[in-house]
Amino acid sequence: MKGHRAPPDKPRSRQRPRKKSAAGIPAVVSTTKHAFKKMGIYNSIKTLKMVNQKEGFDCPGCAWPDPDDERTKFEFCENGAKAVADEAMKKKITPKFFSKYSISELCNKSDYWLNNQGRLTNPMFKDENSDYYVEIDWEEAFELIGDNLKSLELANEAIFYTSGRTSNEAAFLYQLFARSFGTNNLPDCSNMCHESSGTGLTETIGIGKGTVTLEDFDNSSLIVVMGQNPGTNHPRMLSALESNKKNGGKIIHVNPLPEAGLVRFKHPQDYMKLSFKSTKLADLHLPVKINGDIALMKGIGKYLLEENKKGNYQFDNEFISQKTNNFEDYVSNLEETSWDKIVHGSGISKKMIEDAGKMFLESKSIIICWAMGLTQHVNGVNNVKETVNLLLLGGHFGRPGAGVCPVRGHSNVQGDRTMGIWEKPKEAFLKKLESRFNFSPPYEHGYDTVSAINAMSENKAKVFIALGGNFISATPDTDFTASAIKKMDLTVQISTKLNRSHLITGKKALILPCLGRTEKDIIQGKEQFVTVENSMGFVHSSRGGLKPASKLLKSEVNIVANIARSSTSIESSIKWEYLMSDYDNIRDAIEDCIGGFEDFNQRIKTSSGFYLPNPPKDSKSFSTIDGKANFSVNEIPNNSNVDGYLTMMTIRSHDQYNTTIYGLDDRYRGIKGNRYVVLMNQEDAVELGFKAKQNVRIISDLDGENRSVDGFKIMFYEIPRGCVATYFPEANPLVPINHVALKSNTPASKSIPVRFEAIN
Ligand SMILES: Nc1nc2c(c(=O)[nH]1)N[C@H]1C(S)=C(S)[C@@H](COP(=O)(O)OP(=O)(O)OC[C@H]3O[C@@H](n4cnc5c(=O)[nH]c(N)nc54)[C@H](O)[C@@H]3O)O[C@H]1N2
Ligand SMILES: Nc1nc2c(c(=O)[nH]1)N[C@H]1C(S)=C(S)[C@@H](COP(=O)(O)OP(=O)(O)OC[C@H]3O[C@@H](n4cnc5c(=O)[nH]c(N)nc54)[C@H](O)[C@@H]3O)O[C@H]1N2
Ligand SMILES: [Mo]
Repeated sequence: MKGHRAPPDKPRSRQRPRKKSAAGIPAVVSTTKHAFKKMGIYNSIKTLKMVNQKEGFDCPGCAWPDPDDERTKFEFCENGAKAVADEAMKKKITPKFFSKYSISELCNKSDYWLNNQGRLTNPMFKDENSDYYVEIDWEEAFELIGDNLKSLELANEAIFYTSGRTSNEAAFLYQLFARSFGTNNLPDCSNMCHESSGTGLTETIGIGKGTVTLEDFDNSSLIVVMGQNPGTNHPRMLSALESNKKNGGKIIHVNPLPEAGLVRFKHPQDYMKLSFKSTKLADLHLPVKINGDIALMKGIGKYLLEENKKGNYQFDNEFISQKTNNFEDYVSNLEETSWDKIVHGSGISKKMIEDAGKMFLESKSIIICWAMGLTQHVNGVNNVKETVNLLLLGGHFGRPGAGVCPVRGHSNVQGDRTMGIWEKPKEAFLKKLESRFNFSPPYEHGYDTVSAINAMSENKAKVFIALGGNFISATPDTDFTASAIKKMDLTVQISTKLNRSHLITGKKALILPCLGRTEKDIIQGKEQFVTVENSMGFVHSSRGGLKPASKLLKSEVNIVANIARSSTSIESSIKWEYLMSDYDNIRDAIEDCIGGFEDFNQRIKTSSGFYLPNPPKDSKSFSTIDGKANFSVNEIPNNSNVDGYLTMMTIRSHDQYNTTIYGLDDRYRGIKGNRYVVLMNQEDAVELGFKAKQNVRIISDLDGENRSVDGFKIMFYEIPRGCVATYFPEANPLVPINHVALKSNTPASKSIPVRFEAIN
């Protein structure tokens, strides 16, 4: 058994018809079931009442914003409640657990089992050659980290990973520490997530973030949801889509799969009011082939161009001539691109593309939303740039109801980047750190996630510290990555819950248990709060109310500051003790170093929060080199299959949060009891000689390396020919380490060429 790969739970796969609507009573039932089971009735009510309230904590589920004005008593969704219950669960993992199970034994447990054992309570240490974790005290743990870091020959032999639940305050301290230590090796989950969005948007509109607010969803005439499954991953977004529909807006859903949330939506709160109506959300579903989006968007552009020539449609000529570059190149490329190529590349008929084009033509204000279906492709950056092209044509920036909306994943992933968690920091930011804290930060760029794995594999790194996350399971090419991690001298995981990254470690390993969002954080008798930034650039506070899972837990801020204190010289110009003694002190430092945080402490305490500056949204201006937004020419990628291969996307089920598995069902898609499944078009299966529930080995060897996973079952599904879907992280061993997006280096985990062998 390879311990770095999750072994399956006892599968009992069943398939039901897929669901046509999302939320509704089943969502209420599921919420209650998860919450009561894990937190008990009292804590469930107490905790869920505080989610996303102005005086409460930010839901750790996703980065979807809360309403600016009136909030209802229940501002959470089924999957937010699952995330909360999972953190606030009563079960605990004490040192006894670690003396009962060796690390090798734990390796044989499924991800679902590991997560279900409870909250981590004590700092734990695994020595070289030992198969057990033993208790260690905090001070000893900090010293061990300090000794290892101080003994490195080069600062670049240390790698500091961050996952996106980390607060602004902890993130700011963490990057400050990494840089004062001497490295920009700050890979984060964003490298595997919206990095292509940041890169594509910065190149075209001069800011790597979205340009809309929640209010814009009410005012938009057309919302396009591309490569995203909000019913599962951003359920509260469905309410915004519903409210758009009620105001007469239209919705287009671009996705190889007919995702339930976009078909119909029953608002769970309406159920509480005994209204049984459901709202039809998407007016048009375009079932693109995997990676057919550029072809499709070019088709819409070409249609608009043809209608413009016929006099049926006006581009926003004033905006285009005053505010943009490269319009002519874009247009002449559209003229040269044949409809054949567009239809073949997208897998969508010309008639359907024209239907979508018509909806664009009739819409005064358009928002395009997307998530991983656009970013995790070799041409992920170009996918994003192509969305900008379509919006520039109609001048859809800086006015109500219009703009780009990359829908972020982790609840503070956007804030972490704002705080400087980035391997490629801007020089101006480093200069600010330099003058504020009086040290010389490194200017050379550091490793992102993929290059960090390659560096570990090439023996260029020795110490790996993770502020949250589950590196081994989230990253691609699991076998390769596991052997890279095992070469480290020391790996440190700052975590709330047990996961596979605690089992696949360097020679020595530490688990440092920390407080979660839901818990009270008291330092020197004063209750602290943290801040986060949502997907729409709004910064607000988050304050937990529950008693911590263990007296020994420390906050992320406290752990980071203590590691910093133990790893840098005593005369360091940065006063770590002072910074961690009151988070106001950290916020003062943030204010001094990062634009948009003027009067941070005062504003965060006297209001519900504030928006960060966003030039395209605020003033239709673009912080590019010449102040203009850029049209771009993006070639249609070749997404046809090599003979014998199909294209695989790795996606999330309804019962998981990234690598945290809550259950084995995917309710909306009708899959039950098994995550080791391949969703395949029946005609492809028949052609390959497979029947339903056939056991298969999946092989990813097109680059000459032989990667495979066994024990998967074929399920017939409504998915375009040539495409298949599996769940992340089970299929990650198949994602080649260097199969990445150009420029953003994001693993292209939505388009992996794979072949299948029957296993009996
Ligand atoms: N409950 C829950 N919430 C979550 C998460 C979770 O795991 N569970 N994860 C969080 C995180 S970190 C993130 S980044 C987000 C992820 O949110 P999503 O991006 O919605 O998550 P995925 O399951 O990866 O879904 C990708 C969607 O893109 C579609 N797709 C795949 N390839 C293509 C393509 O080539 N073109 C198009 N048009 N569509 C394609 C898939 O069919 C699927 O519907 O959710 C966040 N919220
Ligand atoms: N094949 C494939 N791979 C993918 C993706 C995909 O779609 N397909 N998606 C990618 C994406 S979008 C992302 S964002 C990454 C996710 O990568 P990561 O962010 O690394 O993974 P998570 O599963 O979100 O991390 C879960 C762990 O975080 C810890 N944790 C939870 N809350 C807290 C907290 O408050 N503080 C601390 N310190 N720790 C906490 C818990 O121990 C938990 O086990 O995976 C990527 N990998
Ligand atoms: Mo993500």
